[in-house]
Amino acid sequence: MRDVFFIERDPYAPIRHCYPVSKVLYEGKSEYQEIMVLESPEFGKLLVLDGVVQVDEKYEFMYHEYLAHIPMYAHPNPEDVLIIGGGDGGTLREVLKHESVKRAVLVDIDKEVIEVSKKYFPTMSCSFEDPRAIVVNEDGYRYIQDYEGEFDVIIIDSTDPVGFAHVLTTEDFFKFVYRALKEDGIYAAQTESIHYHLDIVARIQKALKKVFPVVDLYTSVIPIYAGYWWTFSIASKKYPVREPAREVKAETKIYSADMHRHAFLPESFYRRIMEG
Ligand code: AG3
Repeated sequence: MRDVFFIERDPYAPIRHCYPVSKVLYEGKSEYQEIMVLESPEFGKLLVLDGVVQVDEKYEFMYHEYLAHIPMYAHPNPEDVLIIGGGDGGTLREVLKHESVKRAVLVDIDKEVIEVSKKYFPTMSCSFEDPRAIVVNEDGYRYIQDYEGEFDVIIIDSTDPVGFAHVLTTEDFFKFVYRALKEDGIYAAQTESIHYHLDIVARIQKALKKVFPVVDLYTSVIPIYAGYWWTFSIASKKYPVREPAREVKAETKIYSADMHRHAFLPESFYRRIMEG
C-alpha cells in the first residue's frame, strides 16, 4: 500500500489528522467500541478506538511517562495504585517501575482492548505479566463507587470524554475518586488538549476544585494527537504536586525531576486558560 492514509475522527478537534498506513492488522467491534490496529511506516503500530488514535509505538512514552510518573513521584511512597482505562498496558508499565508499588489494579471496561494489546503491543502489554498487576473488566465509575480509602494514587487513562468515558470527568465521579483515595492520595488524568479542547480542560479543572484542596494542570507535547499540547489534570489531598517527593530512579526516556517541574504551566498562563 503506497500513499494510503488513515483519517482520524477526533470528536472535538476542528481539523483531521492523516496518518500514513501500510497495513490494517486488525479490525473489530467490541461491545463498547470499534477497535483497529494499523501499521504505519512512520509511527509503528497504532491503536485506534472509535476512529481516534490512542497510542503509537514511537511516541507512546511521551504520554505514558507524563501521565504516570508525575502523580507517582509527587507521592512519597505509592503502594496501592488504581488505573481506570489504559487497557493497552502502557500506563501500568510505567506505574510498575516504582519499587514501592505492591498492587496496581487496572480497571478497563473493554476486555477486548486488553486482548488486542497483548497480541499487537507487547512492549506495553508486558506489564500485565507482573505479579503486582490485577486486571478487572468492569465499568470504572461503578468500580470506584464501592471503595473507601484504598489507594495512594488513582490514574485515569481514558478515551475522549464522549460516550461511556464522559462520566469519568464529572464532579460526582471526582467525589468517588476522593473517597477511594487514602488521606494523602493523589489523582491524575489525561484531560485533552489546550488548543482544541480548552472548554473541556476548564470544565474538568473547575469540577476538581470543588472536591480537592490541591488541583493543578500539567502538559506534554503528544505528536500523534490533534491538539499537540496535551493536558493532564492532577489533584491531591495533601502533598504539593509540582516537585517530585523523592529521588527519581525509574528508567524513563523523557521524564526526569526537571521535566516534572517544567511540565506545570506558569500561574499567569493557567489563569488565562481558565478564563477561556
Ligand atoms: N488515551 C487517551 C487518548 C486521547 C486521544 N484523544 C485524541 N487524540 N483526541 C490513550 C490511551 C493510552 N494508554
